[in-house]
Amino acid sequence: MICFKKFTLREIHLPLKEPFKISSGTETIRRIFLLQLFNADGSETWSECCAGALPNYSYETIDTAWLAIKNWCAPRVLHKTFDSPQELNQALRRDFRGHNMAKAALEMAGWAMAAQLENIPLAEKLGGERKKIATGISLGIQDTPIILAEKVQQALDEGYQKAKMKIKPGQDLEFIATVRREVGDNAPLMVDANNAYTLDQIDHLKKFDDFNLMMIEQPLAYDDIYLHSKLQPHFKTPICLDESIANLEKAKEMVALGSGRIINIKPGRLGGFAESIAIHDFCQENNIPVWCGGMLESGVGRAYNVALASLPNFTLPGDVSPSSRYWTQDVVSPEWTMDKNGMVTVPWDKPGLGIEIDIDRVEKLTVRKETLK
Ligand code: OSB
Ligand code: MG
Repeated sequence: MICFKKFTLREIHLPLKEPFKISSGTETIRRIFLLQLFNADGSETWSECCAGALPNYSYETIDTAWLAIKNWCAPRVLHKTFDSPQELNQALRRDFRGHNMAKAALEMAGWAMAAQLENIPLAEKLGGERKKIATGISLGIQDTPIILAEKVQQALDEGYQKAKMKIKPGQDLEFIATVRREVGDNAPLMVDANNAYTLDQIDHLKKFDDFNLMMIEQPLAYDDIYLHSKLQPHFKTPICLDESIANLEKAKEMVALGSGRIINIKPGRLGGFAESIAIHDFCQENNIPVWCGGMLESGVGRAYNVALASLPNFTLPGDVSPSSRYWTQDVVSPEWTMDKNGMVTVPWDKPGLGIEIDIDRVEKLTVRKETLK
């Protein structure tokens, strides 16, 4: 029985090894929102809310999520008894619009707690199958094309199965062309524009088609489905939607209109696992491959992403890079690692989340803490 009696909310500051620049902003020190959740039977688990410091990816930020969890999510969950995480999900969604990242932090913890109580791995609870997850790297915008090409080559040498390059107008074609020339015709490359373009730049965007990219992620507005349907037919490269897929209905609209051919599933963006699995299943039925995106999570959020990516239709490499790609030291042990073939191992041998939290380290890094009960 899931029945949380107490939550401890914490903000920790974890410096990224190198700044992460996307078309709409730069992250240097990641403000990470961790939750420790105590169940009535005495067991506990952890979760992470993936909201960023600024509202440049979504309107949610760590501060709005803190408020939403405290004022609206926690009262729907604390001391309430749920037979399943799906029930908990329903309680969070009823007459409560938006704030998906806030909701997801509790909803996903509900799945981890259920798995732990059943003494099975989270991946099994979600319906996962894969033992290992093929991993890609997401590289921020770099100062010069040559620097980017070197980083891509290094990542491919380390085993990464996909290199995603952030782009924006003025830092796009020359960067893509240089990387393609330097790393060879068949290297698995893709780009992510984080909504930096508009449909009237179609002639410019069409030039991307010459570089044999696996996909172009979210070229147009963050909440658009329709205009992407005017773009996709002009490309042989598949469009992948990220920001625009806010729920299952948006995935259905994408398929109905032909706005894209791939979906990046981030459980935080979708309010948790129930909606993520629904989109996964819908995409599987409609021959739309999916992959698991990332939000620069610590090892805690990574455990959730890795478990989800073990579902069968996650057929493309995910942004589930190992701890050392982001941090000098993670807050979990063991840290997440990747083998030389670019695979991250799903912890099938452990119940629940399958990781230990380094509580002393978390305590040292904590800048804000609040207990709700
Ligand atoms: O668009 O996928 C994105 C990080 C922050 C905000 C948006 C995005 C990203 C990433 C990071 O690409 C992927 C990762 O966690 O490695
Ligand atoms: Mg993206």
